[in-house]
Order: sequence, then structure tokens, then C-alpha cells
Amino acid sequence: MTEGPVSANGVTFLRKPKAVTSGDMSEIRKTVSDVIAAVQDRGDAAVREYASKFDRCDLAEFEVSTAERQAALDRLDRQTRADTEFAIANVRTFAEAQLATMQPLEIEILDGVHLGHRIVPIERVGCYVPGGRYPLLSAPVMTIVPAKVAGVDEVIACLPPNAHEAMIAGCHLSGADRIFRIGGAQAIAAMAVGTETVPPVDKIVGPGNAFVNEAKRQVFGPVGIDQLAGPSEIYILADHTGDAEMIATDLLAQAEHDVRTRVGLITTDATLAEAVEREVERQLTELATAETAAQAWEDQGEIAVCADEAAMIAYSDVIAAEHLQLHTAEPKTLAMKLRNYGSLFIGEMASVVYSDKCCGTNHTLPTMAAGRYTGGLWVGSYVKVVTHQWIEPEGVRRVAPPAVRQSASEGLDGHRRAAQLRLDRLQSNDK
Ligand code: HSO
Ligand code: ZN
Repeated sequence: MTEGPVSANGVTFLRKPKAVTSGDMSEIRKTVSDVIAAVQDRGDAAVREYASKFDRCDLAEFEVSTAERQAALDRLDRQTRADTEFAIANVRTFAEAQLATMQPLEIEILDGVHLGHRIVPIERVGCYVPGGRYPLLSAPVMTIVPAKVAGVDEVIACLPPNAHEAMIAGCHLSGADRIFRIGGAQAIAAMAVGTETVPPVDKIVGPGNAFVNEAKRQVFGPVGIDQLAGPSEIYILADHTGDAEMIATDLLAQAEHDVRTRVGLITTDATLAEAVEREVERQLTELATAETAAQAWEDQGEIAVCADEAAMIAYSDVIAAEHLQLHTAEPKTLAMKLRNYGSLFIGEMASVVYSDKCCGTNHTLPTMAAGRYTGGLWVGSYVKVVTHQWIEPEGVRRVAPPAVRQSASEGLDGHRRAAQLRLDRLQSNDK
């Protein structure tokens, strides 16, 4: 055991992640801005060229036809289809329940001054469905199903032309209105600006590689985006009741995603910390995906031993992990004390993999400490809360005088006149 320094906040590191440098992004930025400009100028022709250059794919038609959807569905084995439908049903039911909590509002804030809001779905949304090294069938479910529940008029999906055919079936079962075989930055560009075949959308959601992320960053403004998704993360908070085998298994389950996956244990029990370290090494000898997982563990694995629960909570809130599992004697009590995370897994029966796949919470979650300021994708990501007001004469008499004074003192004569005009009209009506 290599003892790290005990920092002032009571955390000792048995294992620390290597510092990650974002690397030289300038080349990616330049490639992506060229792609966006080309798609903006030349539409489908540019998309076609990039598909040939980046994906080595020459497609006559980008859009997946009804017959192709059916063929993809027919080739999906029965059990996979049933499991996908199980996931869809749970994601849908949870999204419907969440949407039901979003209610319109009307209040009379002052006599005659009425304020309110409505929940209005976004008109058209584009869901990017990554190809990646594993065909993650739950990926289209997580972006498309809540959009449909929210009442989005048209949900389009883009996926790389070489994506597994099952992914087309996944988009179809999830309810995508239109599906296009377009991947990478050119897909984001096409959805943002529109081409002859791809309609421009109002918001783009879904994870992707560095090019996809950069493209989302660059198109943001004229279109909305959900967030910039980084590699998966899992942290587990545990006390002496933690089960080393279970903890190691759950850490490695996410470590297999990518060599950059961040995985960590934060514990108040030094004996458990050492047991988990041994158990991870042991399981790596039998895991089929050990090559990636071992590298992730080597580079990004973390074990922090905390002096007490308060130190564990404080450190966890700094990390703000995408997924946070609680393996302690009183996980529900601990849950209420935590602030920063993407999604919380309360008690050791709640493994991240159930949410990754099918239990109904969304697996598109904030990474890289974005959990400090946002939650994950949800039905609320597909609606706008828009306000309105209506004002009776009595209300004008309350709000106009301060508005007139505020405008005048700011030198905004036009504002002052508009504020005053209603008062004048009321006064002349009174005569
Ligand atoms: N853990 C991933 C999602 C996923 N994993 C889907 C497996 N399937 C997102 O952080
Ligand atoms: Zn996962």
C-alpha cells in the first residue's frame, strides 16, 4: 500500500487517478468548424463526402426507409426485442410521472397583476445515437423516449452509417419519427443547419465522441444542446458494511466502457479499501473486457480513505460523479446529505447497470463534475417553461409608477413613455 498524503479535509489516497490533460483540441476544433461550414454551404453533398471520408461509406439515401426499419426489426432476436421494450416501458413510465410534476402556474402577485407559466414541448429534436465499440441498444431509448413523452412534434435520430443494424431497430422501437444514417460532426451540423434531406432541429441531444461533442459546442446558440458528455464515471461511497466483491464488480462494469472511464471508491474503512484493491486485481484476471478495464483502472482508478462520514460527503461533492452508489449501513440517510452527482444509487442492490439498461431512470448524465450545476437528460429537457402575464387597470396603477421612475433614472425614455402611456389612458378613461 502506498500511503498518500493526508490532506486537511481528512482524505488519504490509496490510489489516485492520473491527471487528465484535455490534449490539443485545436485540430478537432478546426476539422469540426470546416465540417459545419461545408454542410451549411453545400448540404447533402457535403454530408455525403464526409460519410465517404470519415466513415468509408457511400450512401445513396441517408434516410432509413420504412422497409429498412422493418427489416432491422425482423432481424432483432425475440428476447432482445422484449428486453428493449421492457426498458422503453420503464423509461416511458418514469418520464410520464416526471412530466406530471411539471404543472402550469397562474398567480395574482399583486391586485390586478397576473403571472403564470406554461410547459410547452420543443417542436423538433435531434437525437444523436453513437456507434461506438459496443452497440448500446439502450442509448436511443434514453434520448428518444422522453422526447416523445414530452410531446415533441418530430423526433429525428442520426446514427453512424456503420452502426449495428440493431441500433436502427432500437431507434424505431423508441419512436423516432425519422432516422438518418449520418454520423459524427456532419450529423450534428446537418441537424443544426438542415440540409435537403435533414430538417433543422431546435435542440440536439445525445452523447458522442470528441468530434460530436465539439460540433455540439460549436452549433450551440442557434440550436439548443443537452450537455457535453465525457467518458462514463462511477464512484462508490462505502463504510465498513461494504462488500468488496460487489464494489469491485460495479467499478469494473463501468471501467470496461473506455480507458478514460473514471472509477473510484470513497470509504471510511481502510480495510475495505485494501480489500477492494485486491478484488479489482483478481477480477481483472477473469473479465472478458479486461484490456480496457485494466487500463481505465490503472489510469483513472481511485481509492480514497476518509476520516469520517463528513469528509466522505465533502469529497464526494467535489467529485460530483456521474453515477454515485451508496454502500453504507444507512444509505437513505446518507443520500439526503449529498448534493453533487448525476444519479444516485441508494443501497448496494441498486447497481448502475440497471439504470444503464432498463430500470427507467435516464442513463444520459452529467460527467466531468457537471453534476455541480445540472442533472441528467429527462423529460424536462424537451420542454420549455415559458412565462406570461396579464394586467388589469388596478395592476397598472401598481406597477406603472415604479416602472416609469426606474426607466427615467436609467435614461430609457422609450421605456418610460410606454410605462406612462397606460397610466395616462386609464386617467383619461376615468374622466
Ligand atoms: N454507463 C453509460 C451508459 C450505458 N452503459 C449503457 C451500458 N449501456 C453511461 O454513462
Ligand atoms: Zn455503463
